[in-house]
Amino acid sequence: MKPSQRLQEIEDFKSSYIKKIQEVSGEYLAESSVLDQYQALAEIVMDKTASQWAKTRSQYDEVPHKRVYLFSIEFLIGRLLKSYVNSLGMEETVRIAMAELGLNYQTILSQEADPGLGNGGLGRLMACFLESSATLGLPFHGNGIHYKHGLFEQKIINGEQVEVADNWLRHGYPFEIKKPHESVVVKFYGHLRSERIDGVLTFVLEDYEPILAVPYDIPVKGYHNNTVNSLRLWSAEPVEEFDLPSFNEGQFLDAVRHKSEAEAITQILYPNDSQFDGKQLRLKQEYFFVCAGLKRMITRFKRYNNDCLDEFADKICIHINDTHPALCGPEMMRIFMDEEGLSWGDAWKITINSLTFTNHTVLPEALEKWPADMMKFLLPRIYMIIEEINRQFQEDLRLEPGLNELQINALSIIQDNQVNMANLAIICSHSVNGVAELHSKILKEETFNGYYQLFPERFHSVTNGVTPRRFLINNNTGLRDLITESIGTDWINNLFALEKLMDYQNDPPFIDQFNQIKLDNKINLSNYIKEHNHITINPDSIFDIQVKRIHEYKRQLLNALQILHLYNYLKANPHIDIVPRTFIFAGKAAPGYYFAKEVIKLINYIADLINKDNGIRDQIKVVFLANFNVTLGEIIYPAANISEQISTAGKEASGTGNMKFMMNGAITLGTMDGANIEIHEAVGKHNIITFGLSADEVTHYQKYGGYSSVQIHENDPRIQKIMRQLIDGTFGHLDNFQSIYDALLLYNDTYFVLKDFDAYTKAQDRINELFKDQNKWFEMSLSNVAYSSLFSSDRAILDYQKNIWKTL
Ligand code: NBG
Repeated sequence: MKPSQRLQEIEDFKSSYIKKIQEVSGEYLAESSVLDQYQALAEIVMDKTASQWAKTRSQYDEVPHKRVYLFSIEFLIGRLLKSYVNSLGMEETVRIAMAELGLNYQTILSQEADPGLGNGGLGRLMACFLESSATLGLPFHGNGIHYKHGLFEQKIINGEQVEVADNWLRHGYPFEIKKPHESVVVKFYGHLRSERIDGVLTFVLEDYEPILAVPYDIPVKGYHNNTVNSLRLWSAEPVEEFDLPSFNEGQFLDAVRHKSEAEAITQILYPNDSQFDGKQLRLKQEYFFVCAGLKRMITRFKRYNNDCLDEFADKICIHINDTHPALCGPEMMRIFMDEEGLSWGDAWKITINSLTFTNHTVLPEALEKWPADMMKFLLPRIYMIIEEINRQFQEDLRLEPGLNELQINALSIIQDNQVNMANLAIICSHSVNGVAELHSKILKEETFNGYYQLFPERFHSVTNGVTPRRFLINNNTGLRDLITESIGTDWINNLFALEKLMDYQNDPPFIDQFNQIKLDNKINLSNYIKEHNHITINPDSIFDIQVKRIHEYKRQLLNALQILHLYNYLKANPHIDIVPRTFIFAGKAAPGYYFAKEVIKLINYIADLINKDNGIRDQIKVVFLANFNVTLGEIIYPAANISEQISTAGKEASGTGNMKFMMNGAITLGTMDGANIEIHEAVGKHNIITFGLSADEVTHYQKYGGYSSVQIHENDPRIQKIMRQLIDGTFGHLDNFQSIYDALLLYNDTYFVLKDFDAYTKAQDRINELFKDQNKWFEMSLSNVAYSSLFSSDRAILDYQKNIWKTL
């Protein structure tokens, strides 16, 4: 763009912005609040996006590409305003215009709520997939739930997690459009009546409880292109606002009761944290958005396909993200048979040919199982269809040679009076995949081995990815600009071009700039820590960071115990110098997960002990940042030197934080688990630090025994000391960590924390040595950026297209 054009654009923007502020607030710019300024910018951006949105829709209708509909109970989209501005190519214009108007762009951006419509990696992955698909120009839409309250806001009070309701809709949400005319009635409970219509046995649900599903659409804008896809979130409302007769009779409470019961369905996101939470309301949520999303999609499909469903599976792919939307299978069968009049056989063919399923965890406690009686009561027709799918499946199995009844039962959808949702999803889908190579291997060899034996061709693997727009381009602008100045702009559309960065590994000016950018990002995070935690951090220290949900398998405990040991070591050797280290943690524990909350408390108590002790000369600091969410992650990832990915091998399906850190030049300190293995392959063994048991070793111990944490404890005085400190009053007389002590020693350390302790401390020592050689460290860091292309969600989406959805 010519400079004169740019100037004109800035002037035009300023005048339309000033006008918009008056429209939204009735105030002149000078009198407007920051919230008004945010809302005005959001509206400008929405206006521009909306015209592209309509155009994208009509283009999709003209060219009949296969569409993918992604069903997920979580979408962790993060703040959107900056993404829209940048995707529209308005970044520079807005930044300059704001400065010229005397406004603080960062403060305006910070007015936006971060919608917490997910727990962690699963939800964020879906947001990355949406963004990548729009950037690749693919017809790909999300279907989820419009939770009124997202994941709780975490406060840390006296070292402990306190949960506060998240109210992201407090000031309204400017990026959604309510579409009441596309509402759907979802039916719960009731009785089934069967009748013969034209000789066909038909089921009709009577006396049901109707709930209105109302869609809210959020535009998903592609980066620097004209594609705008949709994320559709369904909200529950009563079918009739008020029960007027009750109200007239003066029974006000009765009249509003129905309203609040209906709205309860989408009131909150379950903070389930890989622990399966079997509440009836959650099952209602699952059916609610599946039913509404499918109904709308099928109605639309018929409208554009002469009311004919024959080509449905050629033109539509429905993706089941983890087991929560697994009712897609039986619900499609219900719609096709009961509403569209298809036979069982025809309905089944379309269903299985349209459905694909991704599993995201192997933890048994996270695999959903619903009491059959509950499902039968809540969803009588759906349950009946599940029984029939199961009956036919078992009948087919009996024709297979070599399968006995025991094996057939192990593959049943209904077991011990429970509906196994993973089994349901696998049986109804033509493709099943894991999210990293190791995870997919475990699915085939262990978790779903019985199905793999039957349908090997259904099983695939697609390694997760994250969007470089959010996690590098928009968010680490220093690094982005340095990359572009060095290798040109190709990498923005083709991340593989990043490998050209390796040409700069001996280029002194590049090295200086690269290091300076990391330092600036660390100073930025230090300022945040100073403001929020009142702790002063040395930006030259190693920033060693573990941010993710707090869970035993992710082993924040291993990290915490190692820090306690390091502290003991420094106390015992007061003249020893180490490279200063700042250990940073963030993450939420599910409210009912006592152990995880104890770990948060322990980290904060350790932090207190260490940060206050002048005797260790500020060589280590420990920080727990409250309320980890996408926005906080955006400050953290660019500032990291070390990315802690230390799960018990075999337990972390993939991890995606590891990719966000890597893209920003952090070095992974990890076990050979999840996508760490592929990161290891991509960067080479010299640019990652791995340690600990392998997944095979863990499985071996679990199957055949042979691990004794007590024995390890007996032989390691360092471990004896830290274990004693957990219970001897080190953290105050009233506060001890007996439950952690017991888990590790009495219950033999399920997650192998003590087993991996020695290897972990040695890995930490290596980091100490490596960091002293700043040239070496730079090379490692640069390699991580340069080889991060594999972990872009663009690559992941292309893999899905090619191997799973067959849309290429
Ligand atoms: C999570 C896994 C992570 C993985 C994400 C995205 C669930 C159920 N699973 O390892 O724990 O990176 O899914 O695939 O939240």
